[in-house]
Amino acid sequence: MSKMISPLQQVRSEYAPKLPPALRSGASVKVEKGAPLAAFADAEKIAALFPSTSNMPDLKFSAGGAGEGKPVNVAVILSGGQAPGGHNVIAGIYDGIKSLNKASRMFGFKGGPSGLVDNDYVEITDEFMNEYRNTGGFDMIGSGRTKLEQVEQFDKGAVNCKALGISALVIIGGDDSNTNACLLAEYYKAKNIPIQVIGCPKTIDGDLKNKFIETSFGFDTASKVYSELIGNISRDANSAKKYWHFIKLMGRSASHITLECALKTHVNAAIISEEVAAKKQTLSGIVDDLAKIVAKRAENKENFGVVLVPEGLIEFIPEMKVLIGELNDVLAANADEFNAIAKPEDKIAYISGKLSAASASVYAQLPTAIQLQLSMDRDPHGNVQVSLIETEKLLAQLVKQRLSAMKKEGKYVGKFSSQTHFFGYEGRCAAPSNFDADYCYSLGFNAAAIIGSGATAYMSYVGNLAKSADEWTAGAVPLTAMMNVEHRHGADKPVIKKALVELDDAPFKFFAANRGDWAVNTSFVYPGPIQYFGPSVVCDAKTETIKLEHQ
Ligand code: FBP
Repeated sequence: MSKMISPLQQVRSEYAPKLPPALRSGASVKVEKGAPLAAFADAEKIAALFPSTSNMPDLKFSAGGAGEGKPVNVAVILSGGQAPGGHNVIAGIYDGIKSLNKASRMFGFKGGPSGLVDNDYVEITDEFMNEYRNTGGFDMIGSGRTKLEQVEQFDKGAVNCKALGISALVIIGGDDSNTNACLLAEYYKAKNIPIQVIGCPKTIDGDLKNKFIETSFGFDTASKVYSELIGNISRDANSAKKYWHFIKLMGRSASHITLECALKTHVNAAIISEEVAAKKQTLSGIVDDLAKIVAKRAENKENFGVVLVPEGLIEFIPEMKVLIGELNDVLAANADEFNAIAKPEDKIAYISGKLSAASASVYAQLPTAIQLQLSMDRDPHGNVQVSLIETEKLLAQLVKQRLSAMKKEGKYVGKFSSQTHFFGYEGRCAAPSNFDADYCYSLGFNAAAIIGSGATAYMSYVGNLAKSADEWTAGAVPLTAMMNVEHRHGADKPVIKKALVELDDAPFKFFAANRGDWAVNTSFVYPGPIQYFGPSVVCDAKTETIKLEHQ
């Protein structure tokens, strides 16, 4: 029996993604080299750590390359969290290398970077590829979070690639995965191992962007999915007029998704972690601000509203940041002993006994559920798994307590009832919006152009994204140019710099100028679901972030 697919998927599979003009006659392109680019920061240290791949020029592509080249065997890896459009990146690479030479072949290493090391792969054929065009998800070859940073892993990868005749590897990932791509590229180049390594900027979090890369793919679709849901909830709130909804949104550290959704929906409050850190706000201060908004709306008899909470908030509240830092050290140093403790209350007591007095006091004030969530396993990159910490529930509970205190003081007259939500996984595998379908396919096709140019240690770049695809540009940026040195797990490490929300940039400034009004005067905007067919103003809308950044 043939596999059943939805009518939308059926029709959507025929969508032909748009390419930048430079790539429309194929992945064989003219290459213009810019000036050598040093790393953003810590340039000398990065140059010393990456002697073979530092200070390379950026590359700009235009149509009209030399034409058909030799066949190439290319492998692709999906790395990290899912983001809408990953399959289109693969489709773009596939079509791109076939445009270089029909005999080119493509392989997918399965389950993320570990597939390269364990030689777990599948060959991608026409039929296999066609099943996944314009679909969401990473299920075509799977993804994983294995870190690639050991020489043994690099060597095993080289052996596995050699056996399949693979001369280029495309790693589709976020900042950590592209950092690993850079380490791999440097190692292969320094050892004269003939494998090009190319990165593609992926993550719904929107934090892999810089002066070279305008946005990571998946951010557009995921924030549209969340905004649809937030709009629906806002309308429900405005209809029933009895609930305050606290909605946590994915995004790990950066608050780009929360900011984008606030700009799209005009909810009553949205916390931006970067502002909390800049203003050194305490948890109690945040709760105060929210309680004041609730009280103000209650004066107008509006005992309802919507609050957006960025997933990573907890790590940006200064006292919590110190606590989490201490917890990381305690858990790393005492992992076996801690894991052997069975009872939750004993785990909490064990941790409390090892914290500084200040952090122990912060820890003691948290509800038990949050205390336990903060002590759960870190991910392979050492990050606290913020998606597992129920900050939305914490805030709803603390606001309720603050309001009852205010009631006693005569400062609050309303009724407070809350609902909590977490939107994250709902948005990561949605069918890519037209923007992401086009952008991802272009990033992949462009990666094939980079492969055709012979370059290694570059990230695929498609730019001028605020405009229509007819005006998009294509090229490549050296991975080392995006690096800086950060202190991680007790050591200085070269990493691609994570882009947080900048409080001086237009998206935050616009939000800050309007939030006071949105807080008190119900002004919800209801974006509705992503549209794939219909008027361009709806179907091809860019994110508010990109629009404001390019104003
Ligand atoms: P990437 O940075 O790998 O793209 O991951 C994004 C993300 O969705 C974060 O927003 C979230 O905190 C995390 O992945 C959740 O990880 P997991 O899928 O392992 O639960």
